[in-house]
Amino acid sequence: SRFNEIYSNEIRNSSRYGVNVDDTNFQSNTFYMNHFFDNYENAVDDGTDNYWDNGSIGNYWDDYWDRYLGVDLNDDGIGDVPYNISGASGSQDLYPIWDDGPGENHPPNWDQLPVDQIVEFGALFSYKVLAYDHISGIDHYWINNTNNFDINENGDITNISALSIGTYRLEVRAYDPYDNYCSALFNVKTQDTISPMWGTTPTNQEIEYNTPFSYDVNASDLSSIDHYWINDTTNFQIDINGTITNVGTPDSGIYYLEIRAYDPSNNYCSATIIIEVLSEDEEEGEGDGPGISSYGLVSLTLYSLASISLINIMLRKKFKTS
Ligand SMILES: [Ca+2]
Ligand SMILES: [Ca+2]
Ligand SMILES: [Ca+2]
Ligand SMILES: [Ca+2]
Repeated sequence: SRFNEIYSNEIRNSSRYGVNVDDTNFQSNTFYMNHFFDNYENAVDDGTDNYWDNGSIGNYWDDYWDRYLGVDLNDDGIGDVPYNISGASGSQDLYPIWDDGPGENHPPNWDQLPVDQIVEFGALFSYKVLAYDHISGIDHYWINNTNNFDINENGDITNISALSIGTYRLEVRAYDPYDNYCSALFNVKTQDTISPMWGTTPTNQEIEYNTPFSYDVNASDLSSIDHYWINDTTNFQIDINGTITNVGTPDSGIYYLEIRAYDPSNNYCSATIIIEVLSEDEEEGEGDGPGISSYGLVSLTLYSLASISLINIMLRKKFKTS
């Protein structure tokens, strides 16, 4: 067959080829304004000098969009890049029929798909997402949560307000100039892993027997102090403000008290102090008790020194007389 014009046909649903030119004697025929849909392969041309457009309009190919990144950026109804016909002849449709609306309709793609992020409570959040659009470039980025986050023209995401502990579900989009976009979902998890710190390290305490006791400890945390804790709740208690008081009348003696301050995420700081409850005797009067008072100790030492001196004198005397 030679010098035929094949036009305005709808060629669809072939399990093999929409058009198969398998004979080199099939020569100098022109295909135009045909519509190719849903064929296994739209066309194969092993013929000779066949044309797949009439010089101003070609055919509609349903795989033009994804196979050739088909676009009609100048909106003239003709695709801006040729459609290649399979087969030995190397034919091309130079004017493929294509209407993709204003500009083009290929969405951008993510360079790397955004992934979940973890940020320490109180720290600044910063994460970069990147998309590309080989046809018309990225126009802008968008984020669903603008109360807490901002995304700039480069895809840098930062927090614009304090993030509370928990998980933020974010959607980001990258738009091209024609409102085509790609979208991705990811989580930003804010967590507190830093323990509270003592304002002043708790110190050892002395209590007089049967006397109300109150000792205030204080810790702070970027998040907050959730509660205080002590190990000995038989004799002592600690309130929400860190004030330790006695429960009942603790016996005289030594108490090892561990004190902890917790933040809401269960991190804590700990300190162990000695609380000495003085005995009733000691409380009644200093120096009068059966124990050796500090005054007594000094007297004893002085007395000892005096005794040694006396012995020295006696020894010298003895040496002289002999
Ligand atoms: Ca065009
Ligand atoms: Ca267009
Ligand atoms: Ca695009
Ligand atoms: Ca903390």
